[in-house]
Amino acid sequence: MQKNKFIVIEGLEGAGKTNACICIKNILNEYNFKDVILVRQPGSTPIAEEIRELIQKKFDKDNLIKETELLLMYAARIQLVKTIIKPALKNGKWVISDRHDLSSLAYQGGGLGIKKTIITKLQSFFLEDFIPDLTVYLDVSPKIGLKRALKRNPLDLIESRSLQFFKKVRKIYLQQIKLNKNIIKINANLNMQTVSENITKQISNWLNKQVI
Ligand code: Z5A
Repeated sequence: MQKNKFIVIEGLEGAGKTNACICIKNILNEYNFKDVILVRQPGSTPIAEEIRELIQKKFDKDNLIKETELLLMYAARIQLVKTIIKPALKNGKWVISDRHDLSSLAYQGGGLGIKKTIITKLQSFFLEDFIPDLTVYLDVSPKIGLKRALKRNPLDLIESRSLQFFKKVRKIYLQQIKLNKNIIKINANLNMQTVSENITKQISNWLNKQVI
């Protein structure tokens, strides 16, 4: 028997996180873990979905201050972790989250330049020792990711930032992989089928290694 886990998917826009979430859910089901919930950040609770809408809005007159953006991300996250994720894990469910706190370090830290010490203070104050069992980072080049995102919808507030912004975001993700052995990197520049096959392979390997 294996203990239920908290798995996070990370990556730039257009990396294919939606596909990865479904792919991982299917693998878990094949391993007979049927009780799996999918959530997204910011979002997945009524309050956090409102915060998501607010963050994605392009304001005419009032600029979203970077500290406000960070705190809104954390507000949405705390709401989700406390009301959905932790209770689900306690009840034996597996949880897959489309983004988590690494996004704040990458986007608001790397992209917007908020000091890492401030973000890690927020993290340890509000999330304490609650960390994902596994993070799957889908590594896509900012150019390819933006091209995919553009094909889908008009760009929102964060998506419409410069290529330079996304290069800085990616740099933080790549740095974190070197520091954290619980992050798996997947090349997301490849076609969807190859990416899905690689995710399946890596997640299966990881599941086979988990012993309680
Ligand atoms: N944000 C933040 O700044 N700080 C935080 O702490 C958190 C979030 C939690 C919303 O997140 C925004 O919030 C996000 C970061 C910020 N803004 N930005 N940028 P989100 O995850 O909901 O938004 P997103 O990253 O923009 O999502 P996305 O574009 O939907 O990304 P995705 O889920 O990785 O992409 P997708 O929907 O799976 O795929 C996009 C398109 O590409 C779609 O048409 C696919 O069919 C296509 N695709 C996907 N994979 C492939 C491959 N391999 N080949 C070809 N085409 C592909």
